[in-house]
Amino acid sequence: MASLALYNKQNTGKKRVSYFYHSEVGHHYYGPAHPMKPHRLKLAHHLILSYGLYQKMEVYRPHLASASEMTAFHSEDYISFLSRITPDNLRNFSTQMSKFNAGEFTDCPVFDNLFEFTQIYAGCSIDAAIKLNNSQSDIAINWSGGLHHAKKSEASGFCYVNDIVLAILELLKVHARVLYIDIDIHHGDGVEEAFYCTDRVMTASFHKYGDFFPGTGGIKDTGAREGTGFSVNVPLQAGMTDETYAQVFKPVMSKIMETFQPGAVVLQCGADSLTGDRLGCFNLSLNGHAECVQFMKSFDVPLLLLGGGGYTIRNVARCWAYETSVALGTPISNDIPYNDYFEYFSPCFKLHLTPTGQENLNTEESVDKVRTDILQQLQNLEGAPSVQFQEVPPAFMTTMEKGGDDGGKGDDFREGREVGGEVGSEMKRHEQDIGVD
Ligand code: V1D
Ligand code: CA
Repeated sequence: MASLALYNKQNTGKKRVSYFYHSEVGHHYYGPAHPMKPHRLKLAHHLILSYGLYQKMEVYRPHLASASEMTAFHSEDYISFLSRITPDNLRNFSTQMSKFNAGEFTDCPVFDNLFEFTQIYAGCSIDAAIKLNNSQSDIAINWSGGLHHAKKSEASGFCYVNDIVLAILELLKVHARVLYIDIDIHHGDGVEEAFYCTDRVMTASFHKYGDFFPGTGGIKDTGAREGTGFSVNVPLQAGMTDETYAQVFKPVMSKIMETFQPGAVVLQCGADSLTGDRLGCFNLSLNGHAECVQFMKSFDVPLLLLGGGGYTIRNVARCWAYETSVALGTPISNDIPYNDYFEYFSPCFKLHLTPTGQENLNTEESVDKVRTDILQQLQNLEGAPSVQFQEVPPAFMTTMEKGGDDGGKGDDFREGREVGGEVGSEMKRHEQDIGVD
């Protein structure tokens, strides 16, 4: 007999959603002239609460990621530096500051409680991945995560610890293949680089390309060694509309889902691709942005939703509140409910955004060329000798439960055996590919 839960899930589109939020995250401050404002996370959270969406999902406070959890990807000396540097002692760290790309004259300032900030957002993403691994949720959300530029031994583009890589490494303990999608207007370079040489993670970034940070993400950058063909880059131009975005996103993602068949999907939902963003130059409405969430949700594969960039903070809050409602399948009003930050949504107090008359530099021809080239790249994967799109044996139920444990390497057990068996040896090869020590 088909279970009632399965019946309900398939027929209503309702998903079990877990939401990870730490009340301290929004109190961290990059500085007055810096465009990254963690306060936006507080705005988003209060908007989500005011819509009553907390009643429909499980809300969790995360554990703080430990230094040893972070070194699953990052180098020991970089994490040691992050854990010790403060605005008061940075004069003693000048060599390391330039080595690790942090400090006053970089995109990555040293601010009060910087390490705690990284512990919060990384802890949220790791906990969210564990929730999905344990099949306790269909969708897990961490709007404080998605810091896609951080490298193994370097801060970059407002990002210090790469919570996305840490979450994907967690998902790889259970899933043979993980798909990463990045709709932030910037190229997801840190995640791409981490998995550039493996076929167990496919990365797909949609971004503004040409005279734009970080400068990487050309269409011809498709991966290396075992990972050849498994990095997908979709270079786009200013003025991107909802319609044009969907014309690239949907066929590319459909083809990826068909060929790669991931066990889990991570979607970085950077909100700097929205119309009117302070640093961005796309012209997407909330509907166009959230259509990516809706579309990925429709594949019924465990889904991790993360934040990322977003610099017009009232719109970031609108976007992630709306995307939370899309994840839940719960429609919400266009009238913003009264909440602690109501005045931010003045003068209209509406949820949805109206795109501007900005020229769309993505022509039919340019978009057609990008789509065709990428579909060809994906077509070439089929039947390639290195590609083994096999099902994972279904026995890998994790039995970890959150408790006093830190969720780190030593806590991870699968039914009947510890990680490090058959799949563990596959993992070893993978760890070499991604430069994990
Ligand atoms: F405008 C600024 C004011 C103060 C400090 C930094 C900036 C700023 C704006 N744009 N910095 C940038 C970008 N950096 C450069 C530098 C020039 N080169 C030497 C580097 O153009 C960085 C943009 C980072 C975008 C981050 C992100 O939105 O992708 C993100 N995703 O998740 C978290 C952040
Ligand atoms: Ca992107």
